[in-house]
Amino acid sequence: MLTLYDFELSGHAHRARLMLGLLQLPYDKVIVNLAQGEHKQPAFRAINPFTQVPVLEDDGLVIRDSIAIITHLANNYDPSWNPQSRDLQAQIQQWLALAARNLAEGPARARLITVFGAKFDQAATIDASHSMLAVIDVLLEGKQWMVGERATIADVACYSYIAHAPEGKVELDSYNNILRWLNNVEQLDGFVAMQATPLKVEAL
Ligand SMILES: N[C@@H](CCC(=O)N[C@@H](CS)C(=O)NCC(=O)O)C(=O)O
Repeated sequence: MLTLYDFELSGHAHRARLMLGLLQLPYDKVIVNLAQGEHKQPAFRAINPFTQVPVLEDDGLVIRDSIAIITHLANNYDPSWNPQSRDLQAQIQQWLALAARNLAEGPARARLITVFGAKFDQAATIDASHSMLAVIDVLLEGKQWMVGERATIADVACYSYIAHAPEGKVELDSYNNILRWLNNVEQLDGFVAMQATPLKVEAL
């Protein structure tokens, strides 16, 4: 039995929802309303002392962190999403690291500023996002997927915050390879979209 502790507006949580959808795995959902501070309450602290979503429970195993969750799901339910050959695995790890650090400090942060009113330097965050996206666009030249010849957890890890970068005023119009790649992900069986968030919500 799988249970996801989720919040609809979270791109990190969307990574987990997307992986569950692509693997077509049934799961229970527990909404943790970040805007209302539910993640700071003792009940959720007991599940994740870092007070963040997403968290996945899989038959008694509690996994926090979106990258750990999608890796666990792939490894245990369809390992073809996380190929282990030397070359492919090295490339996948590079994209997972980028998702955990550069995407978090770039497009995810830019969206935190506009959508949640977070206090970061907006111009510097948008600039950093474009520097990174320009490199990603070159790396995706002539490629359908980030790694190898099929979709992997690298694509799942990177999708949510790149697709929703415009919500943080990081426009994607000039990145043709990225736009093509986003469309490829959106055509996959079991794809689930993240709700667009044009409205500003309370700071977390
Ligand atoms: N490294 C974590 C980061 C998760 C994260 O930043 N979650 C945000 C929502 S997008 C959160 O729960 N924020 C509430 C808080 O930090 O207080 C992951 O990949 O799951």
